[in-house]
Amino acid sequence: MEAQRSPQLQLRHATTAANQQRFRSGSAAAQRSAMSGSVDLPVVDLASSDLRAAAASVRQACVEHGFFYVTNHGVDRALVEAVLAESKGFFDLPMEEKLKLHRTNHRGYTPPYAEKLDAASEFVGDLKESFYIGPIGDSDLQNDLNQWPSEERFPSWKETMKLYIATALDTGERILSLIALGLDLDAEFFHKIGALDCPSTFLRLLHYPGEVNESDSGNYGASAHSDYGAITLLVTDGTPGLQICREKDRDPQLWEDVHHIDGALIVNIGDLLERWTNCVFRSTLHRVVAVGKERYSVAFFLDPNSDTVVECLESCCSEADPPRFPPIKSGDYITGRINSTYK
Ligand SMILES: O=C(O)CCC(=O)C(=O)O
Repeated sequence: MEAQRSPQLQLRHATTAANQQRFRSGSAAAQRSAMSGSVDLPVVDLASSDLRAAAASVRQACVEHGFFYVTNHGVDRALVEAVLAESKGFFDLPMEEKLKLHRTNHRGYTPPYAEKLDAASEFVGDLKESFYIGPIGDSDLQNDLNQWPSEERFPSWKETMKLYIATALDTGERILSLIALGLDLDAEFFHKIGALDCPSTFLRLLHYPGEVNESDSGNYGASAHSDYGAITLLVTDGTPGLQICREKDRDPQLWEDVHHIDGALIVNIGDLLERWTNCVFRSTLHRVVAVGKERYSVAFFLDPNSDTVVECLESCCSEADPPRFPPIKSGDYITGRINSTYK
């Protein structure tokens, strides 16, 4: 597949220039993150008839990068465009309207600065605004904790999001099967241990501002973080800004731009898979830098059922390399991480 590079090379250069400016401006954190480049992530074809080969590619991607692209993933381009358009429609509302759906139970609207993904960031919070949709309950049974924009104003919003969530879940489950095969486990491993029995799925719609105030010079759209759960499926509107840091302890850190590939989804590994695999797979640090242009993206977090106990897989430890983390319930880990991210 021909990798269509994002056209905004100039923006990438602006990003690099912004990094250099931060380096010159001198804070220790800025200096640690001053270097940047770009990365060619592996591309995995989900329609490949050679499952073993696809699983081996996924394994290698998870070991080396913690990030990869998938193609032929079954999520229609028209559906992605509809989600991005509905998302833009919501974020275009006046702030007072958006705040009527302010986040409760980790569902609903989060304004700019309310979330700080990197606790060490010197700014009050990240620049992005977002909207969370949790597992879809049944509104008739009143067990749907989600908040939805008014159907009068957004007649197809809810159905579009529900369809996207169902489709992304299906794709995510196929990726988890390849991950299981790549770990020499049964392809149905995650199903069999109950992790995908009412999984904890969260869809996060994201909007990053274009112009930012002088006081936000050097602030991030989304500051450095790893994802908390199993895997994340990401689509963007093609605007650059996403960067990964493969070696978080390197000084200075090397941040690499992740290119947009038209039609591909970006997949990354979260902390729980890193724990399951005893750090054989990487939950890679990533962030979104401000590029002077508005940006929309959609992250689908596919995390295990919250009662799933995540403990080192036998194939990932030995006497010489004992488990690095104690067993933990998925829900406890994720709740702890979420609570430390919000003011
Ligand atoms: O918007 C992006 O490209 C990345 C979003 C992200 O890292 C997140 O929501 O955790």
